[in-house]
Amino acid sequence: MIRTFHEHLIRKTSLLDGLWDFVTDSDNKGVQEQWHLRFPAPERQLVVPSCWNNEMGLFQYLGAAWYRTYFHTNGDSTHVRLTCHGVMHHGDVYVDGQHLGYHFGGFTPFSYVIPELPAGQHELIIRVDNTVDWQTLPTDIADWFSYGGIYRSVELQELSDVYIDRIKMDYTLAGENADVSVQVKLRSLSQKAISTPVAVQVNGQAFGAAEALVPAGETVTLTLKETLRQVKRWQIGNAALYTFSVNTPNDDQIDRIGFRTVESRGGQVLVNGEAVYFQGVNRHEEHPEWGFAMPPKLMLKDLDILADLGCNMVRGSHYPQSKYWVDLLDERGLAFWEEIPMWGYFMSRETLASPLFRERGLRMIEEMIERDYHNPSILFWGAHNEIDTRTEEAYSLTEAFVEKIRNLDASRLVIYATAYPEEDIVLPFFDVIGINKYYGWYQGSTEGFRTMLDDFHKHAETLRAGDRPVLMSEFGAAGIYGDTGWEPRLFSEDYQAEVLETALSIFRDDPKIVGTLIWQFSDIRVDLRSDRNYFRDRARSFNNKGLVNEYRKPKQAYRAVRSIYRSGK
Ligand code: ADA
Repeated sequence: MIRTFHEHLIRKTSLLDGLWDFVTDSDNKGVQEQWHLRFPAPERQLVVPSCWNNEMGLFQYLGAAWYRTYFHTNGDSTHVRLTCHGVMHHGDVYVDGQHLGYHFGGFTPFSYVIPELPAGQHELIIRVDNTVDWQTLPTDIADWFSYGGIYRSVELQELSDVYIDRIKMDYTLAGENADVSVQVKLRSLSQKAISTPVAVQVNGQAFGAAEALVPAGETVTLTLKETLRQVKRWQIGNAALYTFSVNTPNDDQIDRIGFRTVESRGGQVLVNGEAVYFQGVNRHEEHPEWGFAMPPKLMLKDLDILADLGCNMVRGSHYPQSKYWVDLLDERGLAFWEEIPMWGYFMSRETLASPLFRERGLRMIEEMIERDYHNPSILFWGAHNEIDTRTEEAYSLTEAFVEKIRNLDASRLVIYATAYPEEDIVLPFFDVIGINKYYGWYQGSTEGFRTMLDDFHKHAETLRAGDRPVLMSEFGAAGIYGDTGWEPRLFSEDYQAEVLETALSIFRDDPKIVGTLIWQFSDIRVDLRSDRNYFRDRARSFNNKGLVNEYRKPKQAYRAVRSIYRSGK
């Protein structure tokens, strides 16, 4: 399942989910021929979508692997689009022995169009490689496990001679009215020019229509504009959604939006003109049995837990989470912070300065915003997390990232998370500043928060960024599930609860802080290797700072935060 609704009623689509042949390639022979030599005895079969590091014997496997399946097309020749919704991290796609392309980036989808595929059975092979290094996003040092695999669905679509390549909806709100523009990009796979009617509907009512002449092999973009009257606003906690469908006689594309505004003004974040105090958590989309391939059932459970906790916001730490999840957030009326997987605490200046790294980051921003442009729950685009924002390299990278985000979407706020609030030189680029600090855990007692915040506010003033609202984007402590005692002590549930209670009360007294995001929702698996010196304090190979453990069982900290979040004080 890709979305919570159907994106096509006319276009034929199917998911190639199921059992695929699978073979690891630890020598990284890396050519397709070698895969064929190893057939017909593949090592095993794996379910797509899933992560191989949840399977027997592959718990720690980092490297290359080959996947194979077959699909069928009918009719003399069929135009086909193949979309991989999540391949971690490097993907090479082959159909009938032809290399269609290579994609880097584990958290965003990519597609290939194959025109005029003859009828019959086709072989689809995907080489997947979850190797990370100093120039990948994430790099080889990040505080979560880089599960490998085809962990989101692979989708097959049959395209008509002229098909809808993309739709883009924009609006401006004036009182109860919305001036809406719908851009429709049509692409031709035909040898001749084709004229086609295009009709747009909103919630089943006619919105606009036009005729498009698409020259052979070309792309044409139409824009239809209309004022919608008395629109209901999408509100936090009260979601109103509108379904747009674009139709030609042979094709369609359906998507949803919600009408709302979000701005950073007077030190506040205003949603539909009203200041919001955000109460939330950082959530990794991860589970010990599923890795990143979280099934919808578990997403619903996570949402129910978040509702019980009293949250109105989630940060998708630290990468674009599944589209299904973002759709659910739209429906439940939760605010979302979405970001690219740029986790920088141990990142070198060489990495920050690497042109390949920068290019990969920019492409991920593009793919993330293209995928989720219409989801109203997303109020914040996150540029990066804890890179060394005291350096010139970080300054230059930030400038490029923020410019890219604003060019692609001027309707949302741009945010990031800093680990160096008192010395940071990039503050002025952003609409909202996220601060990650761990007093009570890595950095002495929780009293340290007060001094840090005083120093930060002064520093922000000197950089003329004192008017920016601040979100406490990470803070917390590890608490091993089940470890309780008479006195709070490091790693106990009691200690974790105490740190969070004290931190929340300090943050609630600071008028410049507009919300708190606890690190973190659930315990997560981390990349703990005996030959490296990173994350040695992660007992059980888990980051244990979850309010619930990895199976979503509540710790004391959960109940402490719940009582504060629910009191609204
Ligand atoms: C950082 C980082 C998180 C996590 C956390 C921790 O703030 O952004 O991903 O690693 O620290 O637990 O130390």
